Amino acid sequence: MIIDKDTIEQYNKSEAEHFHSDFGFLSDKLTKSGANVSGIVSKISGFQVAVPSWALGAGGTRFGRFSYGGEPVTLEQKLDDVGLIHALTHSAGAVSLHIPWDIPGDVKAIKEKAAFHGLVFDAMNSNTFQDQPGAKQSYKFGSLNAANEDARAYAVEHNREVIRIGKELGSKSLTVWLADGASFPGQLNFQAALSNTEQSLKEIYAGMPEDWKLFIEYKPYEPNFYSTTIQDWGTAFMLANACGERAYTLVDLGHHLPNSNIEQIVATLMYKGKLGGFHFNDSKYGDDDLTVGSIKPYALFLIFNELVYGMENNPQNPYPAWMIDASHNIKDPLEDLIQSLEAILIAYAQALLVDQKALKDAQLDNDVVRCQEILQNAYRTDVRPLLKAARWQTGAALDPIAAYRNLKVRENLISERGLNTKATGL
Ligand SMILES: [Mn+2]
Repeated sequence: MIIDKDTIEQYNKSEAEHFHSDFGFLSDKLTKSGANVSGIVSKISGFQVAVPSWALGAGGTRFGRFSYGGEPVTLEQKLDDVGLIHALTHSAGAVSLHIPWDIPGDVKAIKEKAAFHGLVFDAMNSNTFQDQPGAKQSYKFGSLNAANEDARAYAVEHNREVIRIGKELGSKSLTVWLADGASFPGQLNFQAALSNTEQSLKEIYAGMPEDWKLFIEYKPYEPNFYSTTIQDWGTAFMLANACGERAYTLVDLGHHLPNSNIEQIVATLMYKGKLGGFHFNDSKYGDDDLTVGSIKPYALFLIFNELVYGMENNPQNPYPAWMIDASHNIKDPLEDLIQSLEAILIAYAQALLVDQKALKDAQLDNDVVRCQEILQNAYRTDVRPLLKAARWQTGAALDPIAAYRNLKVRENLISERGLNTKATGL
């Protein structure tokens, strides 16, 4: 199924009147308070978030997985699904591939398909957390950190292969997330594991093209439950520094212990110019991989407040690579991703509304009450008309979820692909 511009334009007509009146009201109000409304709208429309190739089918837990009808089976179909989301939102203009789940068979055809949908290839993701059929080494006891030298070399070579595939597609970065760690005390020598990881990452980094970036992701636990070799931002930061200038830390919102101050981690990394990648999701207890903004929208806003500050004040930090890293267990994956995009853009728009000058003055005056008022004034603004204005300008659907349902996208995908399809890799 392909959604063309005319279909969306036609659909938008039914919502146009409401939109214009809501936007007019908000725009007047914000302009009176000194906000640059057109500047904010154009920033919102420019904000693009990558969708990972593994997010388009039903996810699952270790207890079970419930399939969704019409799931994409091939990489081509996955690109078509991202294309549908992008057509409806104009906010998902990139795809992040996972190797080996999505090795392109015909690179030229895949590139053409992506270009047709207006998609670019964002960071490539390697996989050394599971053994593939016919694997010559096992990652059961680690990959880049493994005590076994042959397993380490095998994992390094896999990452080089991912880089080779990414180069052909036009990607410019590699994300490394490791499951490496120990489930029991005594299983690993912490220092040897860290040293092996550092050495392996340096070898991967040395094999990257000059214009590539390496993103190092951290996670405090799971699938190993006693220790994780790259457990926190400090370890990832240290390893990125050891590799070199083009190695960065990647923050995944779910990869923190409960109540971690993620906004402060973001600020620290941007101050040092080392926040390279960012994975969005939400959680209540651990790495729950829930829809962005579904549990802690205020925390998301505070994080975006630091991201916006960093993007405006830290030229030493590159523009981060944004990606949604969630799992869709009970919702239609495409609807879930659209909800996540909405939450991301709401938090971004709210953060753009923070009166930075007034906040700085209030901080200088040690006026703590005023500081909170300024932040919450932005947070409590219903910015959805600004998102709609961005979509109106770019030709996306004013209400993407409603359009998705109205156009019966899932029903169409089921009739095209069948009810019993299963996305690869999950
Ligand atoms: Mn992640």
